[in-house]
Amino acid sequence: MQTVHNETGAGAASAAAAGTMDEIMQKVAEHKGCGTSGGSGKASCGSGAGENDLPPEIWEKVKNHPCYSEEAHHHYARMHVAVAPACNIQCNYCNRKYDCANESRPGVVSEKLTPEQAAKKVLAVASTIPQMTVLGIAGPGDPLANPEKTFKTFELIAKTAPDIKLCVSTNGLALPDMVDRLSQYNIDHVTITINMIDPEVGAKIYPWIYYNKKRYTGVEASKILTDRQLQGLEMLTERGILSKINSVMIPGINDQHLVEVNKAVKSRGAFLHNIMPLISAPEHGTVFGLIGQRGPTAQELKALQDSCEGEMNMMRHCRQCRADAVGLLGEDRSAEFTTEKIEAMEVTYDLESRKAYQAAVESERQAVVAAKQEELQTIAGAHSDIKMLIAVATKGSGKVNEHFGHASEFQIYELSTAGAKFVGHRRVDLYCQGGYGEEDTLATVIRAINDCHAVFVAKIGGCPKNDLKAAGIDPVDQYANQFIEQSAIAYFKAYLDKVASGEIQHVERGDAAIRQGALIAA
Ligand code: CLF
Ligand code: SF4
Repeated sequence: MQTVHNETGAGAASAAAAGTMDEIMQKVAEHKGCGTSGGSGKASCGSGAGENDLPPEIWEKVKNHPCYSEEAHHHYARMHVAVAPACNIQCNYCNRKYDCANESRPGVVSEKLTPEQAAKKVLAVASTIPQMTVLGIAGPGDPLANPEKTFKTFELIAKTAPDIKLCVSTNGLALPDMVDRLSQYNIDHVTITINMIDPEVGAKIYPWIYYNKKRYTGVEASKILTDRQLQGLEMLTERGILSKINSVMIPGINDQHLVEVNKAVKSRGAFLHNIMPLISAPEHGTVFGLIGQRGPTAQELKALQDSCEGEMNMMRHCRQCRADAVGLLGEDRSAEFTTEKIEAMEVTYDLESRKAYQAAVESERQAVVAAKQEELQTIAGAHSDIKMLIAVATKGSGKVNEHFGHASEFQIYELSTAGAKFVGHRRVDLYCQGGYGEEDTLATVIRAINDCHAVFVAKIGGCPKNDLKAAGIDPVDQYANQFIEQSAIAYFKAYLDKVASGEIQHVERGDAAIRQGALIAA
């Protein structure tokens, strides 16, 4: 057995520490219904749960994992290493030329690495980006269809960078055979992509699987896949390994069915459910792209996520990142760490300076939470049915600190008298290209945030300001470099006051588009 260790000191011992499946399920269930009473003042739990919303041993595992904690994703980074090229199933939204679409957007190709190259890359990134706390293996194929490469990589990193959490994402077919190994290697976080629990639905998503040296097709293939996925999930829960379920929302195929999937995975102890939009365009060369299968609109996605939220924790900040992504979710620094550049780097791993940096990040995070709490007091007791969305341009740290023209995505918050709740993000093309604003791009940006009443930015030029106003979106630059949630609550309070005084009238916004042609780097 490898001598491995991670920050939580959990892992192989975690099953024993966590107790029986019933006890684990109870712990996961206990924090449900936290509502606004949670210590972080969250309007819901979900991946937005704060320190006082979760049992301490679970908080310890998620607090600086950017995918398992929405709060953490503003401050901590993850990286992927693309060591797993093979796959054992075929999904209709995947083109094998590109990365596994279960965690990546179609059209993105990662540079494949050996475990040794991957280990050096992790050290290089860890010393350059000290807030990088999680290493994930998410492709470009299925990590558990490449067990030797995947586990060798984890083994090397556990030895050289023991404070980094290890994370893996799989389609689940091989999972039951690998759970004990995952536990042995202290893998604390496992994602399974589960798009169906009904093989008839599955047959429309998966043309074939390869299992026990045999190819299966149609309903038979999907029956095996769903049985193996759910069995693997139960085994993870029994061992106290936190699991996240990714589901791709495919309108007309599994959109209604995902409510059933949500119940099934919750009842088996899944910690988090991440419903992602299908991204599908003919140029991706996928079956769905070529037959014109559409992805959901922003409102359709949000409605499904909202309807599942009563059942369990929902993740809404996933960026469907690439198999060699590096950095905060939503930014991509992978170009700084190509194999060529890493080969030329002198890498030193300094655990103490990483810890010191992360202590500073933690203070910054506490300041964000405290500012929000303070602002929440100002609308405590206010009564209004008004809910509205705003878009925020940010580079991280929980602040409004990005220029409108430099934003490659906007974070979306829902404002109500319960506070400001993160509900998603919209990827856009940069409006400002080489110092000039692009009018065509502005139209696509407006379509992407068309369901929002306002857009918060650090700075914005006169021209886009006027176009946004004409589209009914209020461009707000008065909160530059201030905390997002605090600013959003202050804005909402002022908005309610204006509605109450008759100065403005509240109107509902329309739907927005999720970008489909995602042939970009981040
Ligand atoms: Fe990577 Fe996935 Fe681990 Fe995160 S990603 S293996 S859980 S460290 Fe995160 Fe990226 Fe979404 Fe995945 S944003 S695609 S959910
Ligand atoms: Fe593609 Fe991932 Fe599906 Fe395999 S599991 S076919 S790599 S999307």
